Amino acid sequence: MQMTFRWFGPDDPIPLEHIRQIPGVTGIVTALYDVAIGDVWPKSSLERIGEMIDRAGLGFAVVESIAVHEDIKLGRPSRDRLIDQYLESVRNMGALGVPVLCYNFMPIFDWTRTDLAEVQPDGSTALSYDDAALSRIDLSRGTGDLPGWSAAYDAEALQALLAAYSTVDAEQLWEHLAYFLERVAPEAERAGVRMAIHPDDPPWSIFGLPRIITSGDAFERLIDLVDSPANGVTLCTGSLGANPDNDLPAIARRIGERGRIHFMHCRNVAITGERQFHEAPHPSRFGNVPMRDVLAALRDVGFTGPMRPDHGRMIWGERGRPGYGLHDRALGATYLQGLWEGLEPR
Ligand code: DNO
Repeated sequence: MQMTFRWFGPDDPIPLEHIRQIPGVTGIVTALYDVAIGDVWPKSSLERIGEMIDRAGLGFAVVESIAVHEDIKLGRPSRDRLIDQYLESVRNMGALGVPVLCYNFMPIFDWTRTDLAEVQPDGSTALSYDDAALSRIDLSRGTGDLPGWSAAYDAEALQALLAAYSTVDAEQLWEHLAYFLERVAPEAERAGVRMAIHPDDPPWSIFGLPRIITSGDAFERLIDLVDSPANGVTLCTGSLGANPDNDLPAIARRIGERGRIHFMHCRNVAITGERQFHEAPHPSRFGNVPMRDVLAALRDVGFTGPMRPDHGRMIWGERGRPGYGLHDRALGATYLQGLWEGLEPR
């Protein structure tokens, strides 16, 4: 296991020099944030970021994410050109030696919360989600600029997209994902890049849009779409863990045994009701994610890939990008390494 940390590039208020001081963190997870979705990621920009990471004494471990253009998810005719451009970006990251690509196939909305700073009893704030609050969100004004998302849509663009998706159901979305992966996975394999799909967060349909990567069965179905070692998953415990039906240690074992967990996102969530949760400190007892059992399963299957602490709370007065402050994620990184060490055969 390699401990990694997400960094939002030169504009991230958290400098690489601080990330380097978190014990045990050796890898950086990042993306190019100034390339429009669908455009090719220039080699030179990737190299520039790679050099910054190298100079800080860290390694460029994962690209998270090259966003998949909505036309690909919608199966529009322009998808062939967009897939070719996607492949160019994949080849460029492969040429730089970045081995893992995290991406997602969620229509329009990436990870979604209804409160970005819910005050917790200890005075910290955490991201939370409540299906009832979601139903009150007014989409007629667009998505707004949501943190951690690759895209924001104004009212008109959002309405057009929602209308386009009204004819795409879950099975069609699967077909479009298969079409994409059949073309991308073999090329990624040749480029030395492992594709790691991120589960849908939360793992159920929102705003009437189909969401398909929501369970261990969905992971298996995805892997079966294209038989290539480059076709794998990001096991995000916080995303799948919001649904109590998802048995995370069993999923880690099933997918890990097939060698297809290419990236780990470790986050805890406390389920507070039906389709309602808030994010919680990483240690198991603060939420519903049995982190120890998940890591034990990973150890058993010989997981050697990158892992990152996912979202943290805001603690110690820190202000920053929701979910992506320094302190609580750093605590998560050390907790996870403690667990990992404790599970080491003596
Ligand atoms: C949220 C992240 C996601 C993730 C994408 C991957 O914090 O885990 O935004 O980066 O879904 O494509």
